[in-house]
Amino acid sequence: MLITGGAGFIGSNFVHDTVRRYPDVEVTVLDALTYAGSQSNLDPVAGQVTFVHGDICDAELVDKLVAETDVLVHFAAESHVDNSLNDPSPFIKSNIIGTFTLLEAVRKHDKRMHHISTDEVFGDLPLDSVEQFTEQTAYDPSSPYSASKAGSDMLVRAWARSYGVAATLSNCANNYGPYQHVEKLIPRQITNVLIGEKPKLYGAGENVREWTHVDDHNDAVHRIITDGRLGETYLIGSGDERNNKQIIEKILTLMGEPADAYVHVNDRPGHDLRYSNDSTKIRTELGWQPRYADFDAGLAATIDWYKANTAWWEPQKGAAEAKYKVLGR
Ligand code: NAD
Ligand code: TDX
Repeated sequence: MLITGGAGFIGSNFVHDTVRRYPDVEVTVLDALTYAGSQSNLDPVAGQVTFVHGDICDAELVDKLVAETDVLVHFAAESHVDNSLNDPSPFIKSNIIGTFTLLEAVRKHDKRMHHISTDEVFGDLPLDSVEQFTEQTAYDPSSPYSASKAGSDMLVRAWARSYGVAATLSNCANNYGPYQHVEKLIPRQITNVLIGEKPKLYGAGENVREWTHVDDHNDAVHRIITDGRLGETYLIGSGDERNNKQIIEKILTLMGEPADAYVHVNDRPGHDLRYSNDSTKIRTELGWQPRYADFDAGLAATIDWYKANTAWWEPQKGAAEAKYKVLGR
């Protein structure tokens, strides 16, 4: 199995899970080690996986690695909306050209591929509705990040249909859990509290996300690889929707601080209001259901992980906050 982006947040958790589940599978990780990736994320499986430091846009390297593999699981991407608003260029390269490069190798060598994507490709939903995204929802991305992920999904769908590439896709809702970069909402606020800074809420904080534990996302990915129908798309989401204000208040309460000990900061331009996935298809077809049904327990465990792993997040914190400072966020 070749896992791209395996040194990032979701990818490294996937590598850990894969090695635990399938000790006989030979795992190779291809990762460019951008600011978001760290080889130390693979320390728990040291000696059990092969690590290749390289770029998914490097056609020669990709061709060689894909030729040697049976299944490609593609997590590598630029993943942060705020960064994409500052500088879209790496998003176009890694997310679109990178996926194209992988698809061409998969087509040439006739391999199986699973492409990881996001609910953000569908745009957003009104706050005061019960509407949900489904596998049939038309794409309508808002940010350079989601547009680049939409582009990558379109390439995978086209390669599956026109070239018969053996690919599946999944679009998951917001993830949380260990090893998530401190630029993202939940780890940013946990680590803010740990360093004595107030959590930062964008705008009024009414925007809603559907929070899914990273292990539940990865369990869904394993099920799709094993039993998913080729050419199909599967939406993944826990069903647990909360607005950002509620998330920050919950973090503060769980960390023993007053629930209102946060500040409002500048809103994100084009800020998507609400995401919500109808995950009936993966639940009924593949028997998936989230094991982290209790969000508060999953969040408390995540807080404990950041408390216990200061040496992991401290080196990221200064640079991440410096980027936000310029934006008044
Ligand atoms: P991340 O930013 O934590 O990790 C991305 C990894 O990809 C890093 O290790 C980075 O070094 C690597 N990478 C980036 N560009 C590369 C390139 N050109 N070549 C090789 N490696 C490269 O991201 P994440 O949050 O773990 O997201 C992983 C995937 O899941 C992405 O495709 C993202 O769109 C998708 N996704 C994320 C979420 C979420 O909530 N984080 C939700 C749904 C889908
Ligand atoms: O400090 C903050 N304060 C705040 O209010 C940050 C960093 C974020 N927010 C808000 C913006 C969003 O409404 O919290 C929400 C979540 O923000 P992010 O963690 O940046 O996630 P989001 O933009 O929703 O995208 C995430 O989920 C979908 C991932 O980063 C994507 O990779 C994934 O595709």
